[in-house]
Amino acid sequence: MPISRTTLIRGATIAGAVGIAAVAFSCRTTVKPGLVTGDAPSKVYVAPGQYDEFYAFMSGGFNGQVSVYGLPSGRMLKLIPVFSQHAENGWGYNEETKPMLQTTHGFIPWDDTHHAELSQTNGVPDGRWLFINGNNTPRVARIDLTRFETDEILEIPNAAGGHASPFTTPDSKYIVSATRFSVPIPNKDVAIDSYAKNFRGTMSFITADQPGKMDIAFQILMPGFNYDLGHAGKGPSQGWFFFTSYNSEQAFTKLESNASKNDKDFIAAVNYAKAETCVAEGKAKAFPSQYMHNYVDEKSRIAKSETKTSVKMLDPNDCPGLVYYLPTPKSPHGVDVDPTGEYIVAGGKLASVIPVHSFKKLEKAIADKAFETTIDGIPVLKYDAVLAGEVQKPGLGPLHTEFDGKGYAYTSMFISSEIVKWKLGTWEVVDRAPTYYSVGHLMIPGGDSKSPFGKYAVAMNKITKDRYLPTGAELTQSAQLYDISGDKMKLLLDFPTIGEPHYAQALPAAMIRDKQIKFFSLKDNANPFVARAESETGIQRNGKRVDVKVIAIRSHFAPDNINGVQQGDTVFFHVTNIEQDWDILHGFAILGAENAELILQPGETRTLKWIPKSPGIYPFYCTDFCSALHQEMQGYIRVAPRGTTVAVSATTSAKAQSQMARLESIHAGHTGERK
Ligand code: K7E
Ligand code: CUA
Repeated sequence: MPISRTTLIRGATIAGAVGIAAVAFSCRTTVKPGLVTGDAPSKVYVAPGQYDEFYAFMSGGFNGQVSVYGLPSGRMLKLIPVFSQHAENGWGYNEETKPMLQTTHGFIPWDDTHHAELSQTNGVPDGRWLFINGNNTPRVARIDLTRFETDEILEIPNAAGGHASPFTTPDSKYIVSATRFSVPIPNKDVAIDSYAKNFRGTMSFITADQPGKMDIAFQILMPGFNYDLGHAGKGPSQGWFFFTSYNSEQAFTKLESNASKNDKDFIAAVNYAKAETCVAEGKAKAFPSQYMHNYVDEKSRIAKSETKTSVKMLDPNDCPGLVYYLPTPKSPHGVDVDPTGEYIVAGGKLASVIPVHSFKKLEKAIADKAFETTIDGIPVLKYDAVLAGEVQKPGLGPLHTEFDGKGYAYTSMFISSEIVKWKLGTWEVVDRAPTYYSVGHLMIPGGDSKSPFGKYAVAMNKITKDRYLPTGAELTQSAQLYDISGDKMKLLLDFPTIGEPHYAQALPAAMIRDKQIKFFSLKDNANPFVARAESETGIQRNGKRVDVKVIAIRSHFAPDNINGVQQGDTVFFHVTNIEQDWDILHGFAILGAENAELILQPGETRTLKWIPKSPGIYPFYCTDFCSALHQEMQGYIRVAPRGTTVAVSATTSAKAQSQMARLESIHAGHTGERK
């Protein structure tokens, strides 16, 4: 490789093992582990103006969001708000999106996301949607990948801790959610120590292939264990879903010891094709349940909430053959199905091996009735009858496994801080690479699908002590990128992440890059308070409610002088960004507004609710630097004392009109963007 100035500088910064760094830091006698050397920089360097090869979608963990990164550069491109309010674009603050965060518990402005899951067709990511779960108040969400926006959120009733979620079937017919915490179902006041008698789990199958129409297809009532993760079968095992469970001890206190006693817990193998038959035969019971479905109306782009009142509940006792338990050591966490659909890999957090079950043997064990016992009508298959093999001495704390499509599996080892590569079928460990430190999930693009895209593995690490400049008592979380194209994994890059990513998924950028919308069509904007031109703006009083319709365009608001508002009115500013040009946004902020601000994508209407508390003159202005005259993009609203009679009126000042003329000439001269 020819040595350019850039590679030299990057090399010096990153590669402590090279001479330059050794001289500069000659007091350091030992080489710090985990420093990259060689040609790693050139493998992740995406030159200015060039695009990354993959989009990676990472859960934000406790921030309740999704963040989007380019790979291999590790550059963060966007944060998509899902279950938490987001000050960057007003999600959950403006009137149009507030309903998305409604639940039967009320308005919830913060949740915890865990698993990003791309929609699939024929078992491979298809680039239509990304699903993600809200873990605390169980919900699932759909993100549209032409707009990078959350379009739909469904609350999951009869559940607590929606952790085993939202894994998809190979055709995205269903996504799932299972209870991490068992609770009384229906929930009611009982003694906590009546756990064994009263607490249950549920598994929810959610219809997912129709945007705006997510719903609970059916729930399955399960023994009161903790259901942790899931993955769908594929190929020969399509029609089945596999969920891990721990706490088969049914502990309700000090789980760290009390739920770690049994040598084996279970993977629940659910025949959802069978469930469909049982539901069709009327074997599911109508189970009164309140839950909310929130979705964005496509035309008005206003979110709506509807409350649903019933689910279909299946009891395994009423549907023989619906669920089987596969004994699995020891408090298993991840469950992952290899690309062929034959192998079901469990990550037993406390296990000394990685157990792999065989789908063929599972079918045979069922046919042979190789049952150990039965729990609440669920047959427990014999471990030896379903086991394909065990990966011996893999390391400590196996959590999650992804696949490269070339016959290898990659398992994250939380305790021994490494990725372990092993061969499917022979179960031999062929490579290991350290992570810095305490890897949780790992991700290979397409790595849980029928045809992984491969090339890279990304480790999502919990601890980063000594990897980054320190930032007070809390340090950044981080991801690490590995080249997996050769026999040996090679660490290429560390990059900081937002929140605490659990799972992530990635797809080739080419699949969705050219499908991105550039603006929302004003013509199709069906918000009832849209103003498509200055002539449609205005102000209207109705009792104490005042609606102001405003347009924003480079570089003014119209109207920009607003009169007739009184102290204590409830004012709704409906601001329409009438730009029809890619990435030309405007903001709207008003002094003293308790409900934050607005950010407006081109063509969209957003509404800010404002209750002025005292008389005076209040300026409002644009918060997104939209043009050379952005600083001129402002206005005033006059607030009179309650009961005074200043007539409502709204004007666009002559100044604004002259700004407009100036803007047009600037644009004509500089960018040629305007027609
Ligand atoms: Cu392992 Cu929520 Cu998938 Cu975290 S979970 S790591
Ligand atoms: Cu519009 Cu700044």
